[in-house]
Amino acid sequence: MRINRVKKLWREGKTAVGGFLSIPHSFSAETMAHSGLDWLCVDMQHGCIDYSDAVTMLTAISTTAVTPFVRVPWNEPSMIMKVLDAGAYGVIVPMVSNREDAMRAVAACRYPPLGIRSNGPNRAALYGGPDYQKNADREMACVVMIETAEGIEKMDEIISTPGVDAVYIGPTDLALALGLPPVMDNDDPKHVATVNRILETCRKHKVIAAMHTMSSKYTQRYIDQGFQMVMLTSDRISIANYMKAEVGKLTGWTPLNPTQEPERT
Ligand code: 3PY
Ligand code: MG
Repeated sequence: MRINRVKKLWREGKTAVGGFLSIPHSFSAETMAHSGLDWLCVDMQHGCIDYSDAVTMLTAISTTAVTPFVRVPWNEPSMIMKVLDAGAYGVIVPMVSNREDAMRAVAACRYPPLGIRSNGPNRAALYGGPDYQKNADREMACVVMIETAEGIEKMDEIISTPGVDAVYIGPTDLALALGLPPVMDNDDPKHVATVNRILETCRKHKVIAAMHTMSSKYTQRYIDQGFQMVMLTSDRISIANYMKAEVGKLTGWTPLNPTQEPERT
């Protein structure tokens, strides 16, 4: 079976840097997969992406050595199992708030007797190999997100749940849970202290700590701090930031205000 390269990097004590995909197309996914990142996550929670889009995007990513992840819309076993069957090698599960939530996510990622995953790795076996079922429990990454007030309170029981490979911080939901504005790369002392506490708890339980950013500056900060899974930026933000920066460099021309009222005859 094809190994999960990201899990191998983690075992070696290394960091895996990745990106998020919000645009529902195989070509944008393939383009992002050629940028040097270790992993890409098809974001079915907040991206404009449904299941059929996700399958074509996973297929595009698997033309490269990039490890495919999917963030599911919710902690719902049937969707977790469907994205694994489509060839995701890791699942990111949002809004995990307690041990019961974490156990539910883990169980959906593992075949019996470890979990409740149903057999039927249709595309996954093409991508992973004919011995997929024999090794899938070892290679699939179960990543749960801490980003709710209850999740912050119960971080220890979530992070120590057997079978959780990594704990992923959603910075903007975390900010909301702390009563702060939903800012991504966040320097608020309350936010920083909570992020540090999650990192320390991950260290205590030898679980991978994962962080979401939208810039290399913050990605570098979290790599240096010891996060072993860091999200650099997304397809949508890459396009928006690059185009705005390029447009802003031009002189002798006035950029269009895209939200201006249309002229009428
Ligand atoms: C958050 O910021 O809450 C996230 O989940 C990142 O996508
Ligand atoms: Mg979130």
